[in-house]
Amino acid sequence: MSQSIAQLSGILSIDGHVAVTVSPAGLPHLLLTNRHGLVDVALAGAQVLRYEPHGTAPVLFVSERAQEVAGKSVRGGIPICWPWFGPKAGAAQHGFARNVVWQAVSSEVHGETVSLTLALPADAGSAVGWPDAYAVMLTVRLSDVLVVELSVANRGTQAWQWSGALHTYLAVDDIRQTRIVGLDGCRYRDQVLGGEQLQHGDLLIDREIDRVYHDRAAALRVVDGAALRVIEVAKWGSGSTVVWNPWIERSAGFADLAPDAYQRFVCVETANADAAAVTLAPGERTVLGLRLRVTE
Ligand code: TA6
Repeated sequence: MSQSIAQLSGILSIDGHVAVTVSPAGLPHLLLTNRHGLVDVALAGAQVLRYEPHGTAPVLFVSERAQEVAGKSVRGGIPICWPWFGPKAGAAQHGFARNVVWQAVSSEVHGETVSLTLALPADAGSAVGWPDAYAVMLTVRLSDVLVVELSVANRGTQAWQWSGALHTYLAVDDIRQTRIVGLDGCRYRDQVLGGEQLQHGDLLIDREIDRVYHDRAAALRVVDGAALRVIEVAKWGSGSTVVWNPWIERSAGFADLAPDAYQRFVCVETANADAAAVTLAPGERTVLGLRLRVTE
């Protein structure tokens, strides 16, 4: 059962740091603020939609054609793909977690760090035929960086497997002047050309890119040459990184993306996809974590 605005406020509001707001579409959001910046999280999908450190342009891209409607994730921010990544016969692409309203659990302030924890409703899976019992939480932590952690526990009596991603849309000023540093020498599955390939040098985005890198490196850097800034994407509990940009022709297939929007984002997704899918024994718990930090 969804929580009212008054209930959400009662659980989460902290004066000067966590506010429950209502978006223009009439849906509840949580706004985290501290002296370093702000984070805006939609309760629908537990989707982080804005991360704005003071003095810098927004770190996350959100499409100007995005529509915020119940049951569908917004094109931008950090949609949560879980408990599967990619297409699945007879089911929604990227799982159900991004399409349902999450529940407020707690918020707290420790020194400069403001955090918020939301839970995926326990019955969201059974509603779409997912058989396994889980406890899934998302914690968002704002300090001088942004940390997002997806905690997944097996509450059933048998082992099961999940795949997924924090499908992060990073904003860049000009995709043609953007490179991703840290994947040199990494193998990847190319979802555009097919087959397995090896990355040579930095990744330049100069065509449609849709790749699952079998990458366990702790951190990558997205160098935005036009904005003269670097976004560091650090991760843990993750065995793959997905990089996606639809480029010109594929963009036309997305009603919620303007034709030129591909120039202003690249998805660098902290993932457990393909062979990195996670098997959880009964009672076992894993954490998929992401840290975004802007450096000039
Ligand atoms: O993560 C890359 C990808 O799976 C692409 O293949 C592309 O379809 C994209 O995500 C967007 O997926 P969505 O279901 O959000 O439209």
